[in-house]
Amino acid sequence: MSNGLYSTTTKDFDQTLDLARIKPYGDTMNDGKVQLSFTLPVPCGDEATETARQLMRKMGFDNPQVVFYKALTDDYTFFNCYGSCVHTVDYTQIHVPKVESTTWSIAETDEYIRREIGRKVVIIGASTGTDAHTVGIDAIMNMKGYAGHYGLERYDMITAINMGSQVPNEEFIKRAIAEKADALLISQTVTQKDIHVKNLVELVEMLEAEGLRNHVITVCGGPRISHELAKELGYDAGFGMNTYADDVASFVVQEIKRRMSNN
Ligand code: B12
Repeated sequence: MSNGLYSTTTKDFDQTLDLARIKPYGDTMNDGKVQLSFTLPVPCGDEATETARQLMRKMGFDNPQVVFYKALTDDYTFFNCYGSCVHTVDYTQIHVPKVESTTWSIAETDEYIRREIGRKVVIIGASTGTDAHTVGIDAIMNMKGYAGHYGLERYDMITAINMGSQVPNEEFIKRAIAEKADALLISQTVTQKDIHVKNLVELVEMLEAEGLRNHVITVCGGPRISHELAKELGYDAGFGMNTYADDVASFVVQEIKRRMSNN
């Protein structure tokens, strides 16, 4: 907003904001207010709410309050609680490794591919292994996209192939070879017992064994995937929540061009 009130930054407006000692904001700066919900495997009643309050204190919350509770079954109780977090984090010292590319619009990416690569770019995506979640990979691949950002199928200069979910790594690689894929997009949503790590590592090892590792761009993504984890596992990039096709397409074409220039 251009209105003078709204153009004031929080820091100018509230001198008590200390970026080196960040804590949650409820309705006043530094009040630390948090809403937390959880279930305890105990019967509903006064002992249950007192247990919930004591647990909140041990978790680092001052003034713990149970604002809602309800029996789920005879032996389980659900709670909504408020409390003030006593801990702080130094925001000025936070460093998060990120994919290094510039996000372009569809038109810009298409134009870049025409001009710099001179052929269509082939991108294959799947939710691999036993993972049945498709919404994430569909958000990136499908024509209609996600949250107002069209998917890769919308690009004139990208051939986007979405293999769906529960795709075994062997099948994924077979298809990548058949289609002469430039990039593989792997979605992993389930992370229980580190199944995603096992599955992602298996794929990289299979690509190595086929002699393909350096011939395709590997990109993994999902709500619990970070660029840091992806690099650790041998991937070229990793994308987490709030990723759009624009981010992925831009990274892939810029990486293709980078590799072309290095050869
Ligand atoms: C919908 C859903 C389901 C649906 C899936 C339907 C479908 N066709 O996909 C159904 C009901 C089938 C389901 C099943 C299961 N689910 Co489920 N499910 C969900 C739920 C509610 C939403 C997931 C979703 O669609 N998010 C929306 C999309 C758009 O977000 P996203 O996936 O993060 O994707 C974005 C980014 O991460 C990124 N991205 C994602 N993939 C990729 C890939 C690439 C290459 C890139 C670049 C980016 C990228 O871009 C996307 C857009 O920004 C979540 C809880 C939640 N609220 O998140 C649980 C959740 C994911 N499910 C969970 C579980 C445990 C299961 C089951 C194992 C349950 C069971 N015991 O049977 C089964 C899975 C069985 C299996 N074999 O996989 C857990 C996972 C816990 C964990 N840490 O592993 C969650 C978190 C629920 C929970 N709190 O416990 N589930």
